[in-house]
Amino acid sequence: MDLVQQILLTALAGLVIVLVLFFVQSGGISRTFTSSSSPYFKPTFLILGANNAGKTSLFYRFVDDSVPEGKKRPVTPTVSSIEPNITEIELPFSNNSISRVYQLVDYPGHLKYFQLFYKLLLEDITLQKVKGIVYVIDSSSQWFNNSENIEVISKYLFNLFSVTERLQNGVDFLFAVNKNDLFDSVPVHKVKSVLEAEINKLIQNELNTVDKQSGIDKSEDDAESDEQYSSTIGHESLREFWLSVIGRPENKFTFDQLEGNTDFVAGSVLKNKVETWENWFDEKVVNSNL
Ligand SMILES: Nc1nc2c(ncn2[C@@H]2O[C@H](COP(=O)(O)OP(=O)(O)O)[C@@H](O)[C@H]2O)c(=O)[nH]1
Ligand SMILES: [Mg+2]
Repeated sequence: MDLVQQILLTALAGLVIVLVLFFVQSGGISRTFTSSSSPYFKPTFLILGANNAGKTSLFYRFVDDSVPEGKKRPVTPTVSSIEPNITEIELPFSNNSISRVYQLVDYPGHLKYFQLFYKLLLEDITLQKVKGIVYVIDSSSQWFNNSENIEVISKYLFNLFSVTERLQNGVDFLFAVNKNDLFDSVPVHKVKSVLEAEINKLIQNELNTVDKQSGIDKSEDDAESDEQYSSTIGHESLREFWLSVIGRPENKFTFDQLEGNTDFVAGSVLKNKVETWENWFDEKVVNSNL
């Protein structure tokens, strides 16, 4: 090996070492290889909510309304509410000539899948790519006036916000208050205030609890799912996060305190009253150049 080759080799080795150090220090290895190589790393809208709220029905409504005839791709409908549905839709709904492709994800609401959901959200899609979340709520009195149901969805949101608000401007939420075709459906303003009060309870619980692992009372059954939450978001950081949202411990939580916008809009997938919800998508896509 002559001198020139030796110098070149040494320089190359140096460069490799510098690059490796850079990746390790910036956490670049995990980020580079998980997010950008994932097939789900695309601009995305998520449809979330409890079981039976109407997520999958809404997913297919959106698919039908967004894809022009002739370009429709078959989406395999899930029978149970266990598997997520993932497809691509063209937005805005109102004008097909300027359309762009977005990923649409319908994710089952059960707490059991929260950990898997976090992986999909944070490592595959990544928060930066989330352009909005549609949170579907069953507004029938039968469902909504059951305090257990409210506890479950409030807990879900309580944890989800602590993740979405990691982005500087948060993530925008559309609360799709569904099934308003039913004669006994709960009005939007009540849905909003009941959720605010329940989330506030969880926050107060979290702030007042020092030693317990989670501020949420647990039965044997949901201890496991709470554990799944806390392995993703530490108890300490959850408390700090919520304190930073409400400002002072004595303040009450309102959705306005979040960085992301939250819109509560009534509608019905069954009666095809989804126009205002579709306008919400269009506004995001057209105005903010997402
Ligand atoms: N009355 C009424 N029922 C609805 C509406 N949207 C969905 N449903 C019904 O609610 C049930 C659950 O819907 P689905 O889309 O599977 O909910 P998911 O579990 O959230 O995916 C189905 O029986 C739907 O027909 C609605 O706007 N009004
Ligand atoms: Mg479903």
